[in-house]
Amino acid sequence: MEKDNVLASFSLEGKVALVTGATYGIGFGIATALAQAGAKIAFNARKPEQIDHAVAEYAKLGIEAHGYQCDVTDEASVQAMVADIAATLGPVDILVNNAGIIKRIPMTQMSAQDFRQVVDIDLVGPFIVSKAVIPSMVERGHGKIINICSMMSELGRETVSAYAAAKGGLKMLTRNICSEYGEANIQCNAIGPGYIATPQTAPLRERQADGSRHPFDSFICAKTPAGRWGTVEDLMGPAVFLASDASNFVNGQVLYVDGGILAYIGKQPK
Ligand code: NAP
Ligand code: GCO
Repeated sequence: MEKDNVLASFSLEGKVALVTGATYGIGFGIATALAQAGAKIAFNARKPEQIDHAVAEYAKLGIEAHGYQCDVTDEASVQAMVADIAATLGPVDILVNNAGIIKRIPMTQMSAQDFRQVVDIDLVGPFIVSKAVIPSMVERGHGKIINICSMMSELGRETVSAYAAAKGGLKMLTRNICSEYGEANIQCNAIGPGYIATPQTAPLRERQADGSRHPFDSFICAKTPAGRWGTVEDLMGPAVFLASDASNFVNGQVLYVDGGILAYIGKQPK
C-alpha cells in the first residue's frame, strides 16, 4: 500500500492553479477551495476594477491571489497570462475553465452573433486556455484540467440553445483532452453543477412583483431531490478532489454536483 495517509493525496501544497473568471460566483468559490488545500492561485477577469476588488476579497480570506486582466477568447492575451504566471508563480499545474456566460433568448429570436459569443466564451475559451497550459504539463509529466460543464451538458431547455450547445461541446472537449493527453499523465475532467445560487442564475430566483417565488425557483426545487438550489460551497470539495492526486486515475468524467436532478423525474404535483 503506497499511501500511508489517504488525506495527503487531497493536498495541493506546492501546486499552481489558474481559475478563469474567478472574481465572484463559482470561480471565486473554487479558487478559494484550491487555496485552502494549499495551491497558489491565479485568476483572470475582463475588467481591471474587478481584479482589484477580487484580490481584496481573497485577501480577506487570507489568500494571496494573483489577478490578470485577460479575456479567455483572446489567445494572445491568454498565452501572455500563462507565461507570466509561469514566471511569477511557476507553471500552471491545475486549470479550472470556469469563465462563462449565458444568454437566455428563444432560438428563433437569437442572432448568430449572440450564439457565437456564447460558444466563443463557453467552449472556444476553454480550448484556448487548455491549449496554453498543456505543453508545459506534458513537459513536466503531470497536469489537471477541470472544465465547468452544466446540466445543459446533458439536458436542453427553452431559450438556452447556445449555452447547451457550448456546454455539450465542453463535455466532449473534456473527453478529448483526456484521450489525447492521458498518456502524458494529464487528467481532464469536468464538474457539472446543478442550479447554483450565483449572479448568473439570479434572474431565475427573483421574487415576483407580488412577493411570490419565481416560478423557475419553485420548478428547480421540485426537480431537485435535495429540494434546494446548490451553493458555491457545494462545489468546493469536488473541485479539490478533481484537482488533487486523489483523482489521478479519474479521467474524461463529468462529476455532476446537482443535488440529484439528473436522477430524478421530479416531485409529483400534490
Ligand atoms: P457568473 O456569476 O456569471 O460568473 C461568470 C464569471 O466568468 C465572471 O467572473 C465573469 O466575469 C467571467 N467571464 C465571463 N466571460 C469571460 C471572458 N470572456 N473572459 C474572462 N472571464 C469571463 O457565473 P457562475 O454562476 O459563477 O458560473 C461560472 C461557471 O459555471 C460558468 O461557466 C457557468 O456556465 C457554469 N455553471 C453555472 C451554474 C449555475 O447554476 N450558476 C451551473 C452550472 C454551470 P465578467 O464579470 O467579466 O462577466
Ligand atoms: C438556465 C441556468 C442553467 C444554469 C446551469 C445549470 O438558464 O437554465 O442558467 O443553465 O446556469 O448551467 O447547470
